[in-house]
Amino acid sequence: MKTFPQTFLWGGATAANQVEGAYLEDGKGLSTSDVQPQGIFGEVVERVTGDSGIKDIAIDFYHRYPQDIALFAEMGFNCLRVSIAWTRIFPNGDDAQPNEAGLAFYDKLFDEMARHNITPLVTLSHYEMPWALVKNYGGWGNRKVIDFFERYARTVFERYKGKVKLWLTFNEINMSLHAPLTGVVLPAGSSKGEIYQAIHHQLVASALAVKACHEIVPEGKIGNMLLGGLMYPLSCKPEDVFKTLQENRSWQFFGDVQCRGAYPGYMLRYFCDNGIALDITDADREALRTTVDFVSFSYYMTGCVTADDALNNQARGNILNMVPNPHLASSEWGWQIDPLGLRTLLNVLWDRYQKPLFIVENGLGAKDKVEADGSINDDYRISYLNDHLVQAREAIEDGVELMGFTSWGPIDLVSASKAELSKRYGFIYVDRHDDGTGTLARSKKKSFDWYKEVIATNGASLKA
Ligand code: BGP
Repeated sequence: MKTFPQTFLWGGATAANQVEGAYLEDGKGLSTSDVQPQGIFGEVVERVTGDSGIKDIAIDFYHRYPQDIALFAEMGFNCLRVSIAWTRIFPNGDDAQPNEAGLAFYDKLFDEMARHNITPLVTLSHYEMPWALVKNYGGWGNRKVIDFFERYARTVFERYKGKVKLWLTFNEINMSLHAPLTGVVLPAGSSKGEIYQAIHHQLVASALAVKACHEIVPEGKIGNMLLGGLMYPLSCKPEDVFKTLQENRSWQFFGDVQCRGAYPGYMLRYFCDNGIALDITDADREALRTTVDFVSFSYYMTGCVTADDALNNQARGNILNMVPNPHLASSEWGWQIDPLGLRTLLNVLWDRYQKPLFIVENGLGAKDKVEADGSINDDYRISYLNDHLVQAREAIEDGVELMGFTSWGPIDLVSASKAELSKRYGFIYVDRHDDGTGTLARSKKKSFDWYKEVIATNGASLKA
């Protein structure tokens, strides 16, 4: 019977702005997420107190976390990925002192996890930063933001060093190329050079956070977080294959810098060919030499690449603008489902970095139907997760060192791309809808007991 390693971390993953709500409570400042009520691809809308966008309450995790954590514990989680909202700690980003009420909230949250023997895995920045840093400093385009981020990171490492040993720097750091407002927070229409300069600042900030973590939490481990955007060539034409190599490098480059400590040659050539002259100081180069302890990533889909412009312009079905794969089915949101791709990706990342890997997001966003008796039969979710976990286990047998698996959205939450509640990922249903109606009551879906058994048997119950 095939099982996972005894030390394997099993759990789920969330992000502050997608679950907490309480968006102005206890001194919290406005974040970039708060001014994007329609999600990460939506317009910026300056908010005022009392606005009723869906993320203002989200699923009210800020007040209901003890109940939710008890349900996670009932499923057997030994790990939960959460993020700290930077704006709870430094509401404007440049405040002289941290906000004690914000710090106290995460103390309570981590204590509650500890009571249930759940190890926290904490993202420093999950698709949000203080909006004031954008308005007053220009977001990650400004070098000064590196210092503000480092101070925030040092503050939370000091405060929680006894409670949190596993950290991640920036969520899906490579998404800055596709949604600059979410990652590096630059105005629409920014040039490639401006975007890469801001990305450079974020990479330096990430490395400085790794260094700070090593100093302050010596027994801790800190990883990066990549959107695992594995691409296949649409055909075996050498032009397609080469273009695919370049497309994969466009996201792998972030990992290359974070794992190897310097810009790879292919990126230096790209900058040169595109007339991009980055401002990289000696101190930056020195900072980048500090590399991450492990590599974490999200995995939802794969896509194809073609050098044929006519094919390239055809309809595309997902956020990364890739060409659909004719051999794969898609989710209701057009995300192509590819369990074997996860095994490929795990092997690619292991071969490339030889650092422990952690799948910190994977799951199926789907519309769920509540039956008359209240049950929710989400067999599609069970089958999606089963098939991906089977491939993760195969990758371990291939020799990949895999630390754990936290499924995305173990409880229904607000989606990142369009701020929808109807796109559900959870094992736990939340009675709240896109129009803001609902009681916020929690109930178990069929997948709840399924995941519980997977964890209890350490993967032996999976169906290959
Ligand atoms: C990742 C993000 C998450 C999450 C997930 C699913 O890109 O890190 O925050 O939301 O994707 O995306 P969505 O919520 O749009 O379905």
